[in-house]
This record gives sequence, structure tokens and C-alpha cells, in this order.
Amino acid sequence: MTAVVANGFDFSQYLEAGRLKVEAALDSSLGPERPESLREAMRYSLLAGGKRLRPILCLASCELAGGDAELALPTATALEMIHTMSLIHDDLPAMDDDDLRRGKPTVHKAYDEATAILAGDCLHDLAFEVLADEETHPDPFVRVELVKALAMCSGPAGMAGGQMMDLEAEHTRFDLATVTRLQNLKTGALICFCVEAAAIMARLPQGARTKLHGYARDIGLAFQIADDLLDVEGDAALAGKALGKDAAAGKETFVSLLGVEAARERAHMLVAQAKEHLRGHGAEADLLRAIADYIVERDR
Ligand code: GRG
Repeated sequence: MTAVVANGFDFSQYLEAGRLKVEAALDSSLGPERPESLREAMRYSLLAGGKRLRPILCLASCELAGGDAELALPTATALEMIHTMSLIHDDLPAMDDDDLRRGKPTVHKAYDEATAILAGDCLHDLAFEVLADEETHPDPFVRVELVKALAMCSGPAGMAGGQMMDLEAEHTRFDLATVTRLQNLKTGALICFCVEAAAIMARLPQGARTKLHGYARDIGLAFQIADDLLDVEGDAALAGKALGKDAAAGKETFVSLLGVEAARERAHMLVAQAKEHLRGHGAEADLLRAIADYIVERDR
């Protein structure tokens, strides 16, 4: 990863500090759930590593929106719980059937399928429990808005809908517009929530929300194109998972439809467009600009 160093600010260090802060919050978000086997599987998946990009994006967006990033930590953990449950379910034999995730055995390999399904379900439930908790935001209207936004981005008009399309992609030839819609739902919706949640918590006016939404939508798609590129040219050891699976399954991706170079160009174009949405901001938006760059420069 290219370190973004401007005016003595080290973006790599920022990411690392954010990752550690999020991991500590995730660690303490798990209570003494019973039965123990379920708690262990939830903990195993939640603390298995990962870049923690989504919660970091939420905290950075919160700072831009004028809020206190520390106060956004519960929301950041809730959305990472949804991300984690989506990975657990995505890895199941009924879906992508993967043995390795973040360099470790997937949850159904480390435990069993039934435990993996239940651990995913419980992380999903816990995410909403956290959002509904008074500690997440003192204003109940804000909490309800957060709950509704997360439910919408994870359900049929979000991740679950995108995943269904992804399963259909194994036996249907999708064109670029359909792949774009699929990825906007499967990957983009949760990335949009990370930014939207900050706008909701800071009660930003609609105009400011629309600009942030534009930024999030563009980086969400850029993130997925970068993921498709890593799937064909990345290092499986760094990725901690099997690569080349989309091509093997005959699924159309940005790379299969556009080719490597045009896909890379499109990802960079989306990053430039994302930054355009931040044009009205000065240095206070530099973190979001750096995150946009990181999304396409990352090696895992
Ligand atoms: C949420 C109700 C509900 C259902 C989930 C299984 C499923 C439905 C959706 C799968 C969505 C999925 C796996 C999207 C892929 C997103 C993606 C590119 C993940 C990789 O994200 P990284 O690179 O991973 O941020 P780390 O390991 O760093 O966290």
C-alpha cells in the first residue's frame, strides 16, 4: 500500500490506529453469550482480522460531518458485524464454498455449517441490537434512522439482493449494466451505509448527504473493481483467500467484461469522481480522499 503522507500525516499509521481501535471495540461488543460454542464461533469470525475499512470509513466520515468519531464506534462495530456475517454466509458450501478467509479456515471449516449459519445470524441480530441501544446515539429518532438504513442496505435492495444476483451469475450471462447493479447492491450498499450513518448521526442537511452519498457510491464501485482486479492479479497469500474463483465459476466481472486495463482505468475514474463530490470541502475531507485512493491502491 502506498503511504499517503501529507503535512506529516501518515495515512498508513492512521489506518493501523483505526484498525486497532475498531478491533478493541469489536472485542468488547461481545458479551457472555451462551451457548459457548456459538459465542466462540462469533468471536472467531469477528476477530479473525480484516482491513476494517468499513468501520474506519464510518469514523472518518463522522469526523468530516462534524461529529465525534469516538461516539460513532458502536455504529462502526454494528456495520462490521453485518460485513462479517455476510462473509461467513458467503463462504458456506451453498454459496461460494470457500475454505479460507483472511488467512484462516472459514467458520464452517473451523466449526461446522450449522454453527456458521447461526453465528452469522447472531452477528446480524447483534448489529441491530447495538444500533438500537441508547449508547449508540441519545436521540431515538436517529437510532431508528440508523436501523432502517442498515436494514435497507443489507436486505433485498442491498447485500442479500446483490448476493442472489451473484448466485444467478453462475448460469446467466450478465452485461456491464447488470454487473454494475449487482455490485452496487452486494458491495456498494454497505459502503454507502458507512458514510450515510455518519450523516445520520450528525443530522446533516439533505444537500450535504447527497454529496456524501455520491462519494460513497463511487468508492463502493471502485472497491469492487479493485477486488475483481485482485482476483486476477493479486497474491493469494496476501489476500488470505482463494483467488480466480469468479473466472473459474464463469461469472462475468468488471475485468472479464472490460479487460484489466480498462477496469483499472474505470476504478481510477470513479475515485476521481468520488473526490469531485468532496470539492466543496478543504483539508477536513483529506481523510476521505486518502481512503478513496487506498481503495484502488490496496494489495489485499
Ligand atoms: C446481510 C441479510 C444479509 C445477507 C448477506 C452472503 C450475503 C448475504 C452477502 C455476501 C456479500 C459479500 C460477500 C460481498 C463481498 C464484499 C467484499 C468485496 C468483501 C471483501 O471485503 P474486504 O476486502 O474484506 O473489506 P476484509 O477481510 O478486509 O474485511
